[in-house]
Amino acid sequence: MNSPVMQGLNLNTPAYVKNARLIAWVADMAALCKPETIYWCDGSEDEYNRLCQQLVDAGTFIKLNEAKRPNSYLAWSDPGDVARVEDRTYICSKNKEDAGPTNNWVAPAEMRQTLETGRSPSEPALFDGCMRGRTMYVVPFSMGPLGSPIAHIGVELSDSPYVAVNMKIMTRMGRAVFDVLGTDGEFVPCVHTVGAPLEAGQADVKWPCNKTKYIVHYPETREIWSYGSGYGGNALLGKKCFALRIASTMGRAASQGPSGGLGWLAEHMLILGVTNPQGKKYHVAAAFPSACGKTNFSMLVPPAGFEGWKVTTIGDDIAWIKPQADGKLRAINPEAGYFGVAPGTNYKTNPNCMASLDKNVIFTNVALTDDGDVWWEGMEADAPGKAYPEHLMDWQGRDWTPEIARQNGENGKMRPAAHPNARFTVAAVNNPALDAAWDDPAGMPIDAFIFGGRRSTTVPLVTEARNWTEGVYMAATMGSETTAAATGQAGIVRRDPFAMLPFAGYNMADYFQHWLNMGDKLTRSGAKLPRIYTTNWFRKGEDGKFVWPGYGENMRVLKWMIDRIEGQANGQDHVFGVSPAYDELNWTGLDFSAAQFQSVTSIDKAAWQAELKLHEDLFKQLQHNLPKELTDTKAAIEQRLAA
Ligand code: SAT
Ligand code: MN
Repeated sequence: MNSPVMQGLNLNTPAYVKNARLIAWVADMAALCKPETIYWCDGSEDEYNRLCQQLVDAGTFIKLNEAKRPNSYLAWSDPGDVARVEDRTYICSKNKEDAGPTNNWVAPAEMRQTLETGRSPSEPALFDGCMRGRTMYVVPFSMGPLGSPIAHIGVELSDSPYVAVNMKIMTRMGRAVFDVLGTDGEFVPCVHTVGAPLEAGQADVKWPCNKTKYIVHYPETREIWSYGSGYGGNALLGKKCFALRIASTMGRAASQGPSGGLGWLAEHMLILGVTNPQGKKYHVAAAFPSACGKTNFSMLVPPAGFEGWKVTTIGDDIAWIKPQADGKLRAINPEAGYFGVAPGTNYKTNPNCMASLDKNVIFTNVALTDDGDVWWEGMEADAPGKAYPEHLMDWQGRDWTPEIARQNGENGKMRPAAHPNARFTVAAVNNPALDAAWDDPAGMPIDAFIFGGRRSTTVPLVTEARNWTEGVYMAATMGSETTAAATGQAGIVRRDPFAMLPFAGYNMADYFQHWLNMGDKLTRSGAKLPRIYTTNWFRKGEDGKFVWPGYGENMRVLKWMIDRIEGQANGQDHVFGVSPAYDELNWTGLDFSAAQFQSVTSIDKAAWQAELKLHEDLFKQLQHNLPKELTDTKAAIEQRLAA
């Protein structure tokens, strides 16, 4: 490769950067991407403010009213770049079987031709010259507390200043990372481009991106290459790409080879602490698909009837879970901020979140009020008389009035002012419910795992698995209705094993085996494993409305789980686990009848027979390396159903 210095480009490497592999990689990437300049982020406040101002000057950011929302900004994306692109996301392992049938796969050599080396003179590499006319930001970040034995470091090269400022909030980003890296520390190289080079004199657009998109992972060499999108998990590469797809392969690899330890888990889970009135604290890690309420659950405010109970947030999206010498599974949140869904968030559904968003926030694709503040669907619930604003600019910069929205809506609904996958980026320290130990490098001991899908029918409110294998089965076969967090049709039931379908960096069947192995090894070492639950907050009645009130009321279910752990609730055995009897939940402060309870907990035999056919389809798809324990568990459930 031509050295960038030969092309007249200065790497601008700060004197404090001493990692030879990093410097060589930046030089190689600069030679390939041909940016105009290179800027090394130091992570300072000053730098953050400067880059935000630069984004304001470029028209990408709108500075919000300082009196209403201090130090906060709004970005409107390109209308074609609004969510994760699962069909453009690739796991490029050497062997196709290692990516498994649920991931898109292309052989690494072929993908490298497409991205790095080019197929022929007429088909140059996508990354060749992709940053022309732009600055390449070098963004050093730590996933997990800096220097913690559980943390891992990444460096993202990106031509998007929007990415740089979001990474500052979402990760521990900045100069201190280079100190940890030292001269020869390991890091995961992540390269990101919006894929919109600028020719000399060409004016930029507010949200540069490319119709062609590639979100590529090489698990064996632990590299991430992202092309064409500036949005969320496509572009903030520490999140889904590193902390889930690459990290999941790292956790499994640690269980293999001669040293063959237990390995560890990288999961799409929130982590919360729940403290009872006697001061006893439990920790729960809960997996739900994207946009199914992880942020809300992690910031839950206990309702009436739960005086003295406290819920505190450790993380809202991702957990890295490592078994410790004492046999406990301890979890850390590798992130430092929340990239949460704005629509639906209000003082009723998530007051802690609303308080978190008071200041120092980056909003993306929400609406702009006439007084320079933000608005999204759901906020009307907080307004006097539940009134809509009279006028807004919607997420595409168009005039929005309730009248215009009604005229232009689909399916009898108003046209939304905020995109359904509109997001906020905010630091964890803004959260009033933040757990005092959220940053503890040792992590929190997990007492229970929850797996929750979004299902309008079939799946009961809560079920406890009778053992680890049954729990792994329930998580593996989980189904959920799709949401706006990914492009494609929303509302379709698909299997979403462990809420990890779009995020597992390796074969899903091997992933199930890794979970089973960990349970098995821990049990044999005499450790007490966390309980496993599945939940479904989303069952609908005949009127099409949700029956379970959800949000803070989910505390009632959480308390039942703790009662089970303490041996204080009997539950009722059924074909695939244990669910509560009506009088086992604390109903103080909530009017919820036994009939309503029945409608969210009933197990319909025919529906479950049909459901098991879908499990069968999944198992057929994943038959390569599918653990026998899972097919055995399925057979046992079928037998009980037939009895
Ligand atoms: O865009 S993200 O992948 O970060 C959000 C999500 O889908 O959970
Ligand atoms: Mn998520």
